[in-house]
Amino acid sequence: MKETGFAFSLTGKLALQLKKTTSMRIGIVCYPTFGGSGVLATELGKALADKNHEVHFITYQQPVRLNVFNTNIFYHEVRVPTYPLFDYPPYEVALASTMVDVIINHDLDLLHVHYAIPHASAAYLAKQIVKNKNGRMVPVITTLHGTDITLVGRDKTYEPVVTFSINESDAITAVSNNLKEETYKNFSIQKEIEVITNFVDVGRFSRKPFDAFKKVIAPNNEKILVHASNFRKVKRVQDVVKVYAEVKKHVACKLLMVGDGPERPAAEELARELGLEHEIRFVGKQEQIEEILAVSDVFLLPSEYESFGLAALEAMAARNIVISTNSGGLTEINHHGITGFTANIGDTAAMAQFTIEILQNEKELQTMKENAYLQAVAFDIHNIIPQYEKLYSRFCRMC
Ligand code: GMT
Repeated sequence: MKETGFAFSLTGKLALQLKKTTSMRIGIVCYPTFGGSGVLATELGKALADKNHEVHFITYQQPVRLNVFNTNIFYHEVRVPTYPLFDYPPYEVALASTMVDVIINHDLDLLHVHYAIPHASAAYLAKQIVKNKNGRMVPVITTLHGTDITLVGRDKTYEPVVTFSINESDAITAVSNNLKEETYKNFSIQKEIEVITNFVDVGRFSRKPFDAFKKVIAPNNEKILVHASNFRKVKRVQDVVKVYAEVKKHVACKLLMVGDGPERPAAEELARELGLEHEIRFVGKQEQIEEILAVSDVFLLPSEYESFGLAALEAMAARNIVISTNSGGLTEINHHGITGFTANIGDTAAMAQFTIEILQNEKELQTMKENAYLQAVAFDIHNIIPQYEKLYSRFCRMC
């Protein structure tokens, strides 16, 4: 355990010198957007700061979920200067240089990078530079999240760098067993990949519903179906609309589409073609997703692939049942017939049928909602953070 002094000023007048105890100084590198890896990394950093670790986020923008003030949290923006010669500004170089600066000036104990591309290779570069400068080997932990392995990373353009930088990491974690298997299958990895699953703050997601909000969405007490994602192809958002169109024929219900991305126009067009444009609300990106989930009944996730499906786990914590595909790591959280239902990719008829049957049986629906909640509890943040701390302590200089 180390002691550090920490100073901050309030309204420029009051300067306080605080003495606090921190366990480790951890650098977290992630994408700051609404994607699952950035959400997970940010929630991890916030939880570590609550446990008195000093956390340094290194990203090109303030992470969307970094919406709290905590004196243990620091944010370092990666600036990428442009120059007329650059058609592609060298982000990875700017990121590695920022990592070097933060490692040295804040004496970080370790770097934890989320999503391999380009974070793992930038961390490798930063580690070599710090070693040259002051002889220290800063441990690098890489957490694999999904598309960095299954989609983007496998592309021949990136594969050699991804393989190299994963192998050079001091520890590698994957967010599900499925992702671990996919990584070994698709890359030549010589090291052990440890599984530390994603987690959810059940306390935050199991709040009471806001009745007035529910009335606006479903004035006649209709059931509420919801989908939340980055609307990329892999999410198959048009399948969400197709499932809803079928369910609506049998059960009074509404659909909320949360998030934004390249496939949103196609999903909106399909909704118009099916005459459902007044039934389906595309609400865009939402920071307070827990308020939406609190009034919803069913979470739809018909993805072609999910390494884990963090959005579904958050929905389960809010007592939503999940109708998903059976691809990737989804079956590790959504247990067919217990927490919801799973079907083959593209089988919207089966997904709709499962949804209709459960929505027509209120007693079964309530049981399944409770099962979904209990499943989320198994993945509660308080159960998973100690696993990361244990991993870090293997590399911590002072522990
Ligand atoms: O789903 C996305 O496209 C976002 C992506 C990311 O990296 O931000 O999500 C991946 O990581 C999440 C957090 O670990 C997982 O819950 C998602 O299942 C995974 N997405 C895919 O595998 C497609």
